[in-house]
Amino acid sequence: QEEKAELESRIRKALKDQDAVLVAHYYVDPDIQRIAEETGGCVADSLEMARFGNRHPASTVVVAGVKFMGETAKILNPEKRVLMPTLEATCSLDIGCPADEFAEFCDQHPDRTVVVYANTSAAVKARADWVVTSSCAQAIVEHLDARGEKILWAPDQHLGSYIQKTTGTDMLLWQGSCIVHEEFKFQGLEDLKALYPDAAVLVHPESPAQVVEMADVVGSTSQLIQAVQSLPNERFIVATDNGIFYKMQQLAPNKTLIEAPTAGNGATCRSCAHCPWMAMNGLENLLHVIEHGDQEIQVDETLREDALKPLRRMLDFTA
Ligand code: CIZ
Ligand code: SF4
Repeated sequence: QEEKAELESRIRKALKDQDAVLVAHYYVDPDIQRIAEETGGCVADSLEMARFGNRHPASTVVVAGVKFMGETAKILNPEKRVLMPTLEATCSLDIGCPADEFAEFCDQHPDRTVVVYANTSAAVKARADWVVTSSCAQAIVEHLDARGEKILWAPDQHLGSYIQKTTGTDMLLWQGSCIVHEEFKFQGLEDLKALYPDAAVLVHPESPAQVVEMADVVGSTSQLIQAVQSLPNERFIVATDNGIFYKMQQLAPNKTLIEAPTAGNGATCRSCAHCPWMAMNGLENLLHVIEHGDQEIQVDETLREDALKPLRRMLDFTA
């Protein structure tokens, strides 16, 4: 405990010394989320993380999350130094959508508007017309549909088919998935709901369709956090990374939060509902990178300019 307090005070000092601001995702270690809040940084989803890093005057942005979030910060802020606790923290959606294969896929469908989820590499974004996150995907697809555009969507198939269903848009889907959300199980959720019939079921749309269909609220991380605050229910069953419980409980201390089951028997499994790459962000590597400045995000300048256009479109659309 003392060791943790020592690490935390060194992190706070190092942030000041380096003119750095800490931006953390809802899925990372609660200790890191708390330090980000207490030092004037932010805790947010990937859309808000991008906005915040862009707005903040600090010359160094430290991104606690996964690599695409660091890359997004660098694409938007080439003049700033962008550090991450570890550059090894990636995402199954990013891994499952290699830029060369994706470019081929796009070349085969030149008549479609290319919309990619933020959870992709800079090279994949550079090939896209639009970048979206789960909090603005639906509105952007509706906007494109109203203009009569057909869409090529990548990489998350579950979010893609959810939006396809709700908007009725013509969408061709890349078959990627999130290894955390695809573990949520319909049968287990049904059993848990029978145990707690009064609970509201909150589901992130990266989950399988059957699980999404059981939801009272389907939404991005920030939308699910809002639901816990605004719905009258006392109990919530939550199907997204359990790192989010820190923020939910902070904003709604009197509500009871239950993890959605990741196994068919209704048992929960902490390690299943937590992203292994988000979990690579710890106090020690966070301190190390602020003090030493290694693990710096670099994005090739041509790639950066190409990736900036679809990202800017998203930020302008949601402004
Ligand atoms: O699952 C993720 O990586 C999410 C939800 C990212 C985001 O948009 O905040
Ligand atoms: Fe990627 Fe899923 Fe981890 Fe989010 S939770 S970073 S989508 S693997």
